[in-house]
Amino acid sequence: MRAFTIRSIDLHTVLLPYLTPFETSFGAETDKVAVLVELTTDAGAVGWGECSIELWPGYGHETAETAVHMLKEFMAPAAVGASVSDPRAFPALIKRFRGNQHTRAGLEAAVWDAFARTNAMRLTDCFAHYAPAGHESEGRATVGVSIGIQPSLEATVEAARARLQQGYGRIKLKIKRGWDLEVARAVRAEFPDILLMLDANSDYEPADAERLTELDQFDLLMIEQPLSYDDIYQHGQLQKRLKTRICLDESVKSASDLRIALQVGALGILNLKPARVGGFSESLEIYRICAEHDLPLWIGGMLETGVGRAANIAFAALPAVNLPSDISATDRYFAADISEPPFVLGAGSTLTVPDGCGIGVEVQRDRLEEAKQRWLEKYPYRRAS
Ligand code: OSB
Ligand code: MG
Repeated sequence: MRAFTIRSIDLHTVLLPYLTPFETSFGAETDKVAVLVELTTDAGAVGWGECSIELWPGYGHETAETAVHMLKEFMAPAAVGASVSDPRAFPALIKRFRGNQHTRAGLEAAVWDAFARTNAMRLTDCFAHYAPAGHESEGRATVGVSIGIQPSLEATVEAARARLQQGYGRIKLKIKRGWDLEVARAVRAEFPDILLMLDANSDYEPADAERLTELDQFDLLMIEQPLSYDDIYQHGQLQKRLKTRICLDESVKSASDLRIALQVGALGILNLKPARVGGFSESLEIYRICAEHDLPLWIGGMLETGVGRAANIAFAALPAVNLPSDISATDRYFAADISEPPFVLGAGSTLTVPDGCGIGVEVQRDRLEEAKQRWLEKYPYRRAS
């Protein structure tokens, strides 16, 4: 593998309006905000990464402002001038700055993209190169769609129907306390045979266990993150009472968390979000543990722009990612994405990895400038980055 030296790092804070607002147990979001990392190598190759964040620190602690601060003041200065011969060694360079997983993941993603481009490889093949022996990229990822909390049960059923008609083979419904049994019942009654799952985004308490056991009747693929975002132990207690498999999202922030979760029986499935665990190097370690334990695995999403989504698809194309990932086609999110080509849903509810080197999509400079402008106009008190 060819090495490179990091010459410069530029940051772009962008705002892209969603086609429809996305509501979870912690609120509704109307726009995607992302900090995009543009990394230039000594040879002039450019790698892109996305810090997956949201306008409001609901899912994770980070915001666009904290990401820019951490990158500008600390992480970028530690990275510029460094030589990269193995991307898995990059996290050590910024290890002394703790936390800020989504931010470090964005920077590390730019390193991976630059590395793959330097070696004239698709990023997906680059991931496969560092995966266990025999784990070649399948070149495409099986995906589903995540449906936010809707104004009514009828609207939820219609939203599911529309996505199924588009070809999505797995439906995930966001739930919260007071919006759970009825919504599962309504959608299951209309579509008795589909792959259906729920995501609570940590809205429940251990005392809700009784009510959660009632969800067992709906033949769900899994229930995602019912309890607190920082809990592992209570999920283990809850799993003993539920037939439905628990999938952890928020609670697993590292390979170490996953080992603890396996030890206490807190999960039957893992949602791996590369951003949540601090990047693709940690993701590869988590991937290895899942493969070793036969733990079903899929890749989660944060409604990323094309930059973040392309990298997630590259990872989701690895063979031990064996359940549909939360990565949908471009037209599920935006009228016009920041990059080209768009991702289009293919046969069998799949997204295909593009042929090009690295993440395989190209950032469109005019749309980038527009989206940066939109951020400044909508949030005029923000600094330009
Ligand atoms: O919990 O999986 C989640 C989006 C933002 C924050 C948290 C979550 C989500 C999603 C979106 O479910 C999935 C996607 O990117 O399509
Ligand atoms: Mg989730």
